[in-house]
Amino acid sequence: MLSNSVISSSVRYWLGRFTLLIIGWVCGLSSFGGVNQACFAEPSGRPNVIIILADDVGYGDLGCYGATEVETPHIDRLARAGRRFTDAHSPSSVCTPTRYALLTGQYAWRHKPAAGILSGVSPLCIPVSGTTLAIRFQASGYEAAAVGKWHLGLGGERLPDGTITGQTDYNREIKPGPLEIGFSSFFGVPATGDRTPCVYVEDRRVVGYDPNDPIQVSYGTPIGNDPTGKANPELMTILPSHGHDNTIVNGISRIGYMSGGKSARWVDTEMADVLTRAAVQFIERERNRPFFLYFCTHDIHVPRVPHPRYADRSGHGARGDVIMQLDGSVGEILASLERADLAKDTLVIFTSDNGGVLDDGYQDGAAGDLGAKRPNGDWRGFKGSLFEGGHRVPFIARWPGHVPVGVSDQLICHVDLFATCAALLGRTLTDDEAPDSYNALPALLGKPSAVRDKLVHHTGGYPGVLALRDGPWKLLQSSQAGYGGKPDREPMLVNLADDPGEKHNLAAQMPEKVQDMQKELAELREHRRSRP
Ligand code: NG6
Ligand code: CA
Repeated sequence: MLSNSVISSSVRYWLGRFTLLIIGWVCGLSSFGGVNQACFAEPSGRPNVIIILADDVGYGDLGCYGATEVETPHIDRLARAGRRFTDAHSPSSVCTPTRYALLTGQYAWRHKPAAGILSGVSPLCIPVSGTTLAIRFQASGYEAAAVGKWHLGLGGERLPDGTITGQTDYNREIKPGPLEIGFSSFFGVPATGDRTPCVYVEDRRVVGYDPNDPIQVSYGTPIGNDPTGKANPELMTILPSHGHDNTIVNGISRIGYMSGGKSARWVDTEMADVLTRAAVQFIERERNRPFFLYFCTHDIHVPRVPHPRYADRSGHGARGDVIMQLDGSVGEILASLERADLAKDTLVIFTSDNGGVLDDGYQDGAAGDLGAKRPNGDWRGFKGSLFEGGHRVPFIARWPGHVPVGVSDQLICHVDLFATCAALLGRTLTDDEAPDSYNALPALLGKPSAVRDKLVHHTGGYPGVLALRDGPWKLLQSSQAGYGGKPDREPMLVNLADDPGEKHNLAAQMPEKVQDMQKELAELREHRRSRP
């Protein structure tokens, strides 16, 4: 881990800042349609990097992407001062595989332990022997922190052959976890807000742990005497719509059982504040040296239970309220950068781990009166789907003076953040590293050349149900609008340029195109890497 000595940190700080200062300003880099043509520096300045990875926020959920009913002034402000991408994708249409790909630069469908949605007792799905974005940053003298939703497994490691090294035990030091893959600190939620255990973990320990009240967690066999959603619906403040009927914590029944840890249990309505505070504290603590913050909000995942100051504020139910709450968290992060005078030295990326969803397991009204709200804009499908609504996500990058203000239609994916950040740090990737990651830094800096023509989409599971994007063409193995399931008997072929709503299956008309794309997908699957 990094040395904390004042001397080395101030040396690093000035080295970092001076590189930024002595880089000459290069004019006219961008000729991308209609964007700001001011001068932009070449990328070898070493900014702080903050990735804000929101949960389940759809393409159409934000004002800057066309939402009209719920206001998102802070995220819109970020977009106005940065670059807003219209063809950016999460590597998967569910959480764990997206996060795996983002941190490793490898598609999760290549690595079985990371391809599905993990539980609260799943072992770490990222190999501790590999490289991650956090390790890359640390090696370049950055302090790297993960704050918020983890959902990549904790305690024990699941190797590709299925062997598990150790059990997840919340009563002890919990490792391996974020600290074993390059983060020097972690504060957050082990799995999801709707999964047990409902406790925060800081570094390797449960926050507020009481040794006299040990924590047991189980997925499958009931454990302990706490009431459950199934047996005690009268104790609940929100009823499940499907699943989510195991242990009740704070009047909300979850996926998974837990007992004990009473003093450590989180309060759902305070989660956004608690996580945002941890992120802000990290920024304040590290203000004098380069840092990488991987900030994963719980919002707007289920259960959607906003703080009282947001409850009923949006006029569009709990889902609208937690969008406002998310926007408030982004506002806090931006304000802390301004207070620390770091806004111009920080690349801030805001995006979402998969597309939007309405009913995701609780009867919270989201699926009811939709009004003009379109969580995924005009795109078809929802979270879990191979249709665009499952994985085409908001993606905004702001780095004043470097990232030109504007809109980009370049095809990019979270899996590209690895090579992009490596380029930002001036590092060359080895052949084994980040095998599916393309350098999107030129696109961030406003250069017009394409980052990639092809991209593989994934719905979760191993070897997964996939789609291949190739220019405007898209071959989908499944035509489910929601959670992926199995491949259809015949694939679906669409042309997004003519048919952005993915309504017209051209497969029967264009058998050769189908065959070519199937072959290409099979090859991409077979080869260890897709990066050239
Ligand atoms: C699904 C859950 C859903 C959500 C999702 C994970 C059911 C019926 N559905 O299995 O509620 O928890 O997993 O979401 O249990 S994600 O954003 O973390 O991938
Ligand atoms: Ca998600």
